[in-house]
Amino acid sequence: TFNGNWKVDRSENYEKFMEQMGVNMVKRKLAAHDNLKVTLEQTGDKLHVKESSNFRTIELDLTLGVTFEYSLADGTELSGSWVMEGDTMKGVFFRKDNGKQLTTTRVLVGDELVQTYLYEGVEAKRIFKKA
Ligand code: MYR
Repeated sequence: TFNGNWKVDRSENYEKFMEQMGVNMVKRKLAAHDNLKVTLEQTGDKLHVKESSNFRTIELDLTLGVTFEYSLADGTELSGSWVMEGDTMKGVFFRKDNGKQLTTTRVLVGDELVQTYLYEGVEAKRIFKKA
């Protein structure tokens, strides 16, 4: 289960990923140390998410398999959905400004939650520990 409070521990290639996303250097530097915390509460196909970072605190309720809207911390708007595929949570999102696809997965590896991000050929990982 992904349920619980997660705190980012480390990232791999995240700055390159943000650069590919078009995030400017100042924001990339800040975002590299954003102290992201995510609380996930999954009940059946319902997912409640609390996200807090140096940038903002938000909560959202979504349903797996159902399209929802999500804004990134820099205001970039996405539309897409999460689904479960076996033990992997898979997200397919599209940027509203350019129509390009961003895919993301969540998987548990030992006691860590590993989230991958892929945009226009550049992949990053953020690895979370139970907070
Ligand atoms: C959630 O389950 O946490 C809420 C929905 C997240 C949707 C998409 C996540 C993509 C995040 C990409 C970060 C890019 C920063 C430039």
